[in-house]
Amino acid sequence: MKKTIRVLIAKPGLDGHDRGALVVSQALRDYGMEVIYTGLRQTPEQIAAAAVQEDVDAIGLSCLSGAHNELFPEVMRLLHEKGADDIIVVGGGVIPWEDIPFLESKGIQKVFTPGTPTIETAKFIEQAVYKRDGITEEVFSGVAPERIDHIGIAVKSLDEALPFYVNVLGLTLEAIEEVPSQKVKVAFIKIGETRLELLEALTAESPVAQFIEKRGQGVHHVALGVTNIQDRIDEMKANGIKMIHDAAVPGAGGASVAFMHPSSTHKVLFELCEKTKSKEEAK
Ligand code: B12
Repeated sequence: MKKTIRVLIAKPGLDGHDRGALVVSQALRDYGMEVIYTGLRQTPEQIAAAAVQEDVDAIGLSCLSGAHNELFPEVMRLLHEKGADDIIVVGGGVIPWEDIPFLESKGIQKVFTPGTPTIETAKFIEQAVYKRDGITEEVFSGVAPERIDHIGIAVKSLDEALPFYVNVLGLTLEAIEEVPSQKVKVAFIKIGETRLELLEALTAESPVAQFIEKRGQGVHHVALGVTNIQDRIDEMKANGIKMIHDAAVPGAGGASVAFMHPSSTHKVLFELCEKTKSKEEAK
C-alpha cells in the first residue's frame, strides 16, 4: 500500500451480530490498514462523529439485523451534513440483493454480502481511496473486467455462417485468422465497440469441435476484457475459481487469453482477454 489507509468499522443499530465486523476488521488490519472498531449498537450520529474525529479515509458499516435501508442512508446524510462526503463508505452483512441498488444510490460505494472473500473488500477500499486521492499508479489488483470484449460463437463452417452475419444482419467482417493454440479459425464481426467471434474448428481435437459434437452450434463463450491478465488469473485462483489456463495463452487478434472452467462459473465459459494496445491507442 502506498499510504496507510484508516478505516472505521461500525455496527449501527440494535444488532448484536459482530462476527462479520470483527472478521473484516482483522482482514483489513492484515492488509496493512489502520482499523478502528466502534463496537456494537452505535447510532448513525455516533458513527458519523467518530469518522470525522478519527479522520478516517473509509467507513465500513456492518448490518445483519435487516435495518440497513434506514441506518446506512442516515449515516450518509449525517456525513454530508458534516461536510465529510469525501469519506468512502462501504457496507456488509445480511443484505438482500434487491436492496443493494438502493443503498448504492444513497452513496454506499459497494455492499459485501456473506461469502465475499475479505481480500476483495480490502482491495476495493484501497482502490476507492487511491482513486479519490488521485493516486493513479497501477497498484491495484482486483480490478473488475472492463467490457465484453467479444462473444464466441461455435459454427461448423465459416463459409456457411458468414452470409447470415454479413449479408442478412449487415454487420462488418473485420478479419479472419487461424489461432493455432485453440485449433480454430476465427472470423471477427464488429458490432459497436464489441465483436462476435465465429469459431470454426481446425481439427477434430479442437475444443470447438468437441463443443459442437456435444452441444451443437451456438454461443460458446463470453470474453471479458481485462488488464494485467496474469494478476486476474492469480486472483481468480485465489478465490477458488478453477482455471482452464493457469497462464495466459495467445488468442486471436494478438490478445492474451485464459479460460475459466464453467464448473466454477455457473456453467458459462468465460474467457479473460487482454488486448495489447495498438501504438495509436497507447499514445
Ligand atoms: C451467528 C449468528 C447469530 C449469533 C451472533 C453471534 C455474534 N456474536 O455475532 C447469535 C446466536 C447471538 C444470533 C442471534 C440472533 N440472530 Co443471528 N445469525 C447468526 C448467523 C447464523 C451467522 C452470522 C455470522 O456470524 N456469520 C459469519 C460472519 C463472518 O459472516 P457475516 O457477518 O455475514 O460477514 C460477512 C459478510 O456479510 C461481510 N460483512 C459483514 N459485515 C461487514 C462489514 C463491512 C464493512 C464489510 C465490507 C463486509 C461485511 O463480510 C463478512 C465476511 O464475508 C446468521 C445466519 C447467516 N447465515 O448469516 C443469523 C442471522 C443473522 N440471525 C438472525 C436473527 C433473526 C437473529 C436473532 C434476532 C434471533 C432471535 N430471535 O433471537 C438474534 C439477534 C441477536 C442480536 N442481538 O442482534 C437472522 C437475521 C435476519 C434478517 N436480517 O432479516 C439471520 C440472517 C438468520 C436467519 N436466516 O434468519 N445470531
